[in-house]
Amino acid sequence: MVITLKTRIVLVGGFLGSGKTTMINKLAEHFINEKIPIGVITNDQGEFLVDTEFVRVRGIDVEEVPGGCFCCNFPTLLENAKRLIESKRPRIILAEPVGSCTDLMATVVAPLKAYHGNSFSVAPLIVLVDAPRMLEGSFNKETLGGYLRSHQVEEAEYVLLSKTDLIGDGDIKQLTEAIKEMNPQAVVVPYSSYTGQNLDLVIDLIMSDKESSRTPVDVDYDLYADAEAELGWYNGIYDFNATKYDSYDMAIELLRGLLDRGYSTEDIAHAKVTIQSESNHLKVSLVGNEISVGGVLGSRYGTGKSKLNYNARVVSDPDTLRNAVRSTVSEVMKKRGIEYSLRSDSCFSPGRPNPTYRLV
Ligand SMILES: Nc1nc2c(ncn2[C@@H]2O[C@H](COP(=O)(O)OP(=O)(O)O)[C@@H](O)[C@H]2O)c(=O)[nH]1
Ligand SMILES: [Mg+2]
Repeated sequence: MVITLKTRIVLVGGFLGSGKTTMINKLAEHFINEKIPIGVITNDQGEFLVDTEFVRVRGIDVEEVPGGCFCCNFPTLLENAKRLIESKRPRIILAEPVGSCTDLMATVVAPLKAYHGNSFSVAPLIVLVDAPRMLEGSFNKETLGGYLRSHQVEEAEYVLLSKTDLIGDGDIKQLTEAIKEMNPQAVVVPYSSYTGQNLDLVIDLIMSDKESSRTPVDVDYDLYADAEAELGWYNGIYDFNATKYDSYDMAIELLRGLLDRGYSTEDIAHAKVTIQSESNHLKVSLVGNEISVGGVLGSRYGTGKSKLNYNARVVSDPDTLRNAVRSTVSEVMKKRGIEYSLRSDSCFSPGRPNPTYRLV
């Protein structure tokens, strides 16, 4: 008798910058240490993803679904999952949908269960909430961004109140209550990838045989589309060569350039850069007014042939955002006397979501 084990698939949702990739990386480290084979699938509206690179340089098996969200590219999600399964036989696949995506229950979880339930055990939907951003009022449903973030929370089965290391105990309590009010069915858990708070609980959930079981929550596709369309979406790759430079300073100046060019901290959903040189690899992010180092391999100093990958998701029209990034890169490189070339870039606003399936 042949026993085929189902692959556990775990969707980690949540708005741009809420900490999904950081958590996936922590989970991956844990499972690799435990010799449990895992794979990761990243997803973005554009190409050349900082996140894919960040995961790949850590030796984790990763596939990406570029050029649109999982829901609108369901067949590609499935192909990538199958490719991972055939080549690496992972027991677990951690999948990170685009941060501006919602309605995942109806468009990804339900079709996975309905059409591929023999191959996959679909874990309850996890959604991360950026605690400092929530404190600042970014979940206010009167705004388009707030509408989208709130729907992500409303459809979740597990809500992780993320980055609790940045807020006080009173705030954690208040935000937990607020989330429970938004979604009384969800399990709400304070979480931090930095301190490891409740990482074990997430691991236990993944290792359990609990399956996703909620019914989808209604969403107004007009408001959802408008919320996505508010964002400019920039992805670009630059090449340069320099004898020795401080890649921390460079990354921070590259991100601050957006603030210097008039974007407010509310406008900037998530801007991130990776700089890869012959001697190091570094990821730095700007979310709201916080700049944080996502990870560094090697020293803080870059040397030799280097590549800069710049992703920015900002409330902006695309042309203005493209010019802002390009002029920032130019300024930062000029200041250091570094010659560089733009390999390729693109900037656009996501189109109206048009899911392959929507099962309710
Ligand atoms: N303070 C703090 N920062 C975090 C935590 N998790 C992630 N971050 C930072 O938040 C930024 C966005 O994280 P990322 O995982 O890229 O978010 P994603 O867009 O949801 O994938 C990065 O700079 C991370 O280092 C956390 O638990 N605490
Ligand atoms: Mg990410």
